[in-house]
Amino acid sequence: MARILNIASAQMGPIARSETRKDVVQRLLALMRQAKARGSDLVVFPELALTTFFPRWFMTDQEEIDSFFERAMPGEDTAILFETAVRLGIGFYLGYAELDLSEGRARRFNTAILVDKTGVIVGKYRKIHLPGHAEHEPKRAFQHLEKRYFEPGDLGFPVWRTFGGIFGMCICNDRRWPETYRVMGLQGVEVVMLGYNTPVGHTGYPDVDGLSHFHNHLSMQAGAYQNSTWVIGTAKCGIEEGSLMIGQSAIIAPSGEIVATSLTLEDEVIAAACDLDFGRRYSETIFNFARHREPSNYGLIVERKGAIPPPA
Ligand code: ING
Repeated sequence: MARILNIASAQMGPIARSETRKDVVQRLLALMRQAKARGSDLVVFPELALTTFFPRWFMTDQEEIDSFFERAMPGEDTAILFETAVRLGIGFYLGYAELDLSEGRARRFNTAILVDKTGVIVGKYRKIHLPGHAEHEPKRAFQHLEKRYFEPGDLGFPVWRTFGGIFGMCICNDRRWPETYRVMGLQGVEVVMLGYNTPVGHTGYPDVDGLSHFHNHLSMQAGAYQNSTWVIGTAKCGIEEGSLMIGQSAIIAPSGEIVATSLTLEDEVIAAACDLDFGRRYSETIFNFARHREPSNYGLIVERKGAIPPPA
């Protein structure tokens, strides 16, 4: 009996800096209801889905910075998301900025949670690969200060048994790094969920930036295929406070094929029936890790951070 799970990707258009959490949660609720109407058991929202992508600005006032963070999850403005999910019978992935005080000091993470149909947070992930820079770079049209506002995640890349399968999470830039998927692949992951905010013009090289869309799908399709897993990638996109961010949310099968992708740069739901056993035709053949991998040859991947070319 195939294990079919109906999964939706709920893409969001721009969130203005002036939009309140209440405004944004109303949009998330409308998307959640649309996903349910499409028969979905689970809906994947974007990265930092509660606010505008604030790392595009250089800020020094900590109170202003912290206005973009959640101190509690669920909190006053997000509890309705959990309540509605339970009432509709749907789970969700939600990305948000987390202000954690549990270890006696303020720690700030770019975080995602997985909530099941009973409204329980079954998993939490904190973004490990933080792109961009930590200091103000005035030459940039937009800053990308994730290294300034967040700490690297301290939870690793865990997976969870839930929704009848094995689920993992990552966030945005993580999707560009093969290690992200492989660590979860080595735990038998069947669905990797991720949200992203991907501004065009990040590198300043027009040829590279012109390939933003290609590199987006390339990264997720490769991760899916090489680890025999479904990948659900959900964008926050459109022209947000003047910054153009790519859409192209996608549901990608373990074959690497794109099963569904968004058409707009606005709030939009795409959905697919995902057979959680589909990856086995890859993980039991081409990518049977136990039979084909040779870890004794891979030492550099863990031992070395930056590339060291051979002596000239
Ligand atoms: N954003 C971008 C991402 O990795 C980026 C940063 C943009 C990297 C374009 C490379 C090219 O999709 C976040 N939030 O990680």
